[in-house]
Amino acid sequence: MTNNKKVLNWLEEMKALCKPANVVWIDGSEAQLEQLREEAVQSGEMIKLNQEKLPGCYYHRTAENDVARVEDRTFICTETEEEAGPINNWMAPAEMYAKLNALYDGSMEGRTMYVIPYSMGPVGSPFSKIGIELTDSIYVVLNMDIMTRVGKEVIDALGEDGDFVKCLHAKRDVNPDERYIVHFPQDNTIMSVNSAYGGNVLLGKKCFALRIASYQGMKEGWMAEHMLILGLENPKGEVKYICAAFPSACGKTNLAMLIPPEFLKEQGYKVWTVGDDIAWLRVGEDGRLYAINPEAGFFGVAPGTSVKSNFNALEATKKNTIFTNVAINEEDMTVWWEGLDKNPPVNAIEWKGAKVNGKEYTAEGNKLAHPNSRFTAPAVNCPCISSEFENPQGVPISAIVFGGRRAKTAPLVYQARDWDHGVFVGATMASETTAAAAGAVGVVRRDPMAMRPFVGYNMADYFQHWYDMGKKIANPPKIFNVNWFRLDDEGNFMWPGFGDNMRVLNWILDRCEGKVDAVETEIGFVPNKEDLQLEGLDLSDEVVTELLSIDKQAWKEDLANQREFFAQFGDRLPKEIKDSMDELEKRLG
Ligand code: GTP
Ligand code: SPV
Ligand code: MN
Repeated sequence: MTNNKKVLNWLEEMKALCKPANVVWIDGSEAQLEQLREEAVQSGEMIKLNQEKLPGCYYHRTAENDVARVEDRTFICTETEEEAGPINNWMAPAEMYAKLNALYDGSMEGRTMYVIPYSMGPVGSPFSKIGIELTDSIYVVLNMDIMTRVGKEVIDALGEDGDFVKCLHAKRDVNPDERYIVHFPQDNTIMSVNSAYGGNVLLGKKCFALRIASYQGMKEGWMAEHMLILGLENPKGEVKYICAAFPSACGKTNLAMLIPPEFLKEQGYKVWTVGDDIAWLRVGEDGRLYAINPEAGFFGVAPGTSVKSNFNALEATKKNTIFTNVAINEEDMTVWWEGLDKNPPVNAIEWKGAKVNGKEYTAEGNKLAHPNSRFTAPAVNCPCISSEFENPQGVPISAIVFGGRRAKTAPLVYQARDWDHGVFVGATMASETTAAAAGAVGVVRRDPMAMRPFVGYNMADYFQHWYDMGKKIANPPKIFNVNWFRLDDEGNFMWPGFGDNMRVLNWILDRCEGKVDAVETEIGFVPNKEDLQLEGLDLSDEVVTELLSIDKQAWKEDLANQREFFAQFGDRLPKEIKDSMDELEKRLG
């Protein structure tokens, strides 16, 4: 496939280490992929779903202990521990290579090693980067084919001398005690072993497009962020682009594909999806910030996805999609998950593989689908995919939005005073943990820019990079914070969310265009109630007031928690963060 010596030498080394019985290059052809699907069905690795109702769709079940990212087994192995910083797990590269080599040694005996050349970003775009993943899992090959641009054209783009990120994945026996997801940012290398779950093994995604890319971006003057990208079209047909960073399972896919409330739809408002998880951002020649989505598909949370909550995502899963750890309806070999409808299948196979009566099973409080079950759907399937999705130059960004799950404290929306204050707003994000990562769910933790699990270097330097970037962007996007998850005293969501979030996006763009005033508070600018389009909502005036209110006591407690969090970075923490905390303290009185 290639004469690139760097590729060939590395491949020989990895073959000698893993000792596969065969090596197969993935050329991206439909014939080859179809043969692999057949093989996976034969071996039981995948189940073929109803090809009339769900053409090209397959099902995969992972091991019970292998259903989410494993942050405690994810490492950043820089030369010094200081470069990885206090948030990342670290081990000296030589020590880690030795440990991993022992695990990979002979790991593919009797198995096939697949060589997947892939591009993050449109092939040939100045934003794009190339990776090669070696894996012994057909599931990984088929997912990578959906999530990235795979095949011959990538090898051609790499040329005889091009550089690439080296990615090695071996499934082994998915032993959780020997599971490692390891990054060597200074060697452009990722090594993953003993897992077969999405974020741990689709190495183009979080491992490359965030952890390695954030390091590359810091060195090269661009940014890799855990952000959706959407285009909001107004009735005049103008499209403005927004990036939003929310932690895992906090609403990026939903916001990226939202359908506006009826009265706005009638006026001609529309949302176009550019990306639902990752954005790569560069300063354009006109001094604006431009974004591409480096991915080619959506690896979305299934539970909660319905015609009502996310019609576009559901449509995207109707063909050529791989479902992981959802439930099967054995009646007609279709899929089901909590929140799809109120009709769990009677003849169900729950995600662990047991045949159950779904109605009785769920009535007893059991879940048919794993809370972190996912669909892998090609972006081209999405009815609202943006016409700019393949634009190699990306789209110009008007606003950056940060947000998390906060039952209290954070108001529905507020605007930062300027870029530097916006960096502080992002850096002080906190959110309740979700099922997307192994561990406790619902615990509030600090999650700067939704990047806590994904920064491939010292987070203090990452904050500095944000400040440095601000100086390079002549016309920077305005920065906002949102919270769709505020709860009332009975534990109900106060804000309807989903499509109605469009009302908040409209306010955000109105602010960007200087069309509306706002109220200055201790933490930033909040909307005047009359500037929010609330028609058709069943929200009392008190609830709206509450949603926009700032609880000073809660913010004082949050500030104390911020100080504790930032203290761990010592002298490396940018002075701007400390100044912003002092200023917030003064404002809170
Ligand atoms: P990752 O793929 O893990 O990065 O997740 P994500 O940020 O794309 O989250 P996603 O859009 O898949 O939403 C995760 C969960 O949040 C789903 O169960 C949604 O139903 C729920 N959710 C999304 N948007 C809203 C909202 O506006 N309000 C409420 N209450 N829930 C929401
Ligand atoms: C996330 O956890 O933020 C995801 C899913 O988008 S994974 O690919 O597992 O990281
Ligand atoms: Mn994500």
